[in-house]
Amino acid sequence: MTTAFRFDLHATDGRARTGVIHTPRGAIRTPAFMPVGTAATVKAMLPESVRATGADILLGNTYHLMLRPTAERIARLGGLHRFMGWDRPILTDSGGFQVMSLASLRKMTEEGVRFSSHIDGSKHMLSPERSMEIQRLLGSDIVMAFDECTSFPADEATARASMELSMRWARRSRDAFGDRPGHALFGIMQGSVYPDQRAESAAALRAIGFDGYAVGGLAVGEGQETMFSVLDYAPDLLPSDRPRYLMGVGKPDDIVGAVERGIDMMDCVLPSRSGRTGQAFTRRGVVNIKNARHMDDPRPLDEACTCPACRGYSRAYLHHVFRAQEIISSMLLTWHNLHYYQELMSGLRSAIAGGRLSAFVAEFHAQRAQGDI
Ligand code: PRF
Ligand code: ZN
Repeated sequence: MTTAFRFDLHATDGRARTGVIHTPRGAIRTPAFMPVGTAATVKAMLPESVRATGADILLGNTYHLMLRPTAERIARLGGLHRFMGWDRPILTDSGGFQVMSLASLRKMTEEGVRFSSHIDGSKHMLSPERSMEIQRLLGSDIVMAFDECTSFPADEATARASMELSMRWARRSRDAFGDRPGHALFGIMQGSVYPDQRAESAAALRAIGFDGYAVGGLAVGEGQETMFSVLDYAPDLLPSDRPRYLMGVGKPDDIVGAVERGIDMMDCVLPSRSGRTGQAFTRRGVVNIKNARHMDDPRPLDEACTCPACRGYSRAYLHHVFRAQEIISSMLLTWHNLHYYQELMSGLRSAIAGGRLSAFVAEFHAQRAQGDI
């Protein structure tokens, strides 16, 4: 039998890679950016619009969906894909990271974590076994192991205890996941900023064996320079024939730096969340549409952009609907931002395939240095 989940590496340029992850629900071109659809929606976007921006895969969240509308209800309604109207691949995060940032009254033990819902205070439990069950009920294509995202900063002993717990949970995640052809399970490396701990975590995950490997515990307040210093060695500790996923990253320049260092997949709320707060990402950097300087500007946000916001509307209009708190403001800016991110990924993929990543990255930085028009 052929495995329905496969990663084909097509080309490399330095440490950067481009390829395709094949799944029964479709191909994921890498490096890939995954828009975040936390509550079974990429906020302000129809699924077909998300697809039109060029996304091959979305991210969903165990934590939010288990609380509302519950994984069991989604399963009864035919799974997350049918529920939200997205028939392509979905990756789900395992819940622990969101528990730590959102839930109250958390109690962590070897077994897992007990917590109270941030929505209604109701009590819940997540463990490796329960997280695997929820992600199976959702019908997730790429399931994440249950881990603890070590907070930053963490001293060596704290980071080690946390990483070792995550590795025991990785083993339990693997056992509970079992064998599910066409569905993938990714392990998550921890180890904070300590090279020996990152290496031990990578070795532990490789010994268990996963379909893909994530670098966790970064983008937690350490800053870009420190994050890159970990990415200078961490991806190479993971098997080169499996996808490498950097969780929760990032700004456009974080993404470019991560891809240069061998990362294949990323996710971040930034393009969608910023779209709702009036921040637009463009080739020339961030534009704050609420700024009064746009009030009389008939030009588009970015004349080189082919998204609906840039083809059909002026900065003056985008400024007006943002100020007036019209719903279309979130729709247009989210679409533009997701389009910008996917164009960036597409540019990175062709540059890697063509062996001209350095020139692409130099041009990326040069355009941003010019500033907004
Ligand atoms: N673990 C999990 N989800 C995550 C992270 C992690 O370390 C991060 C770190 N930035 C974001 N999302 N499970
Ligand atoms: Zn645009």
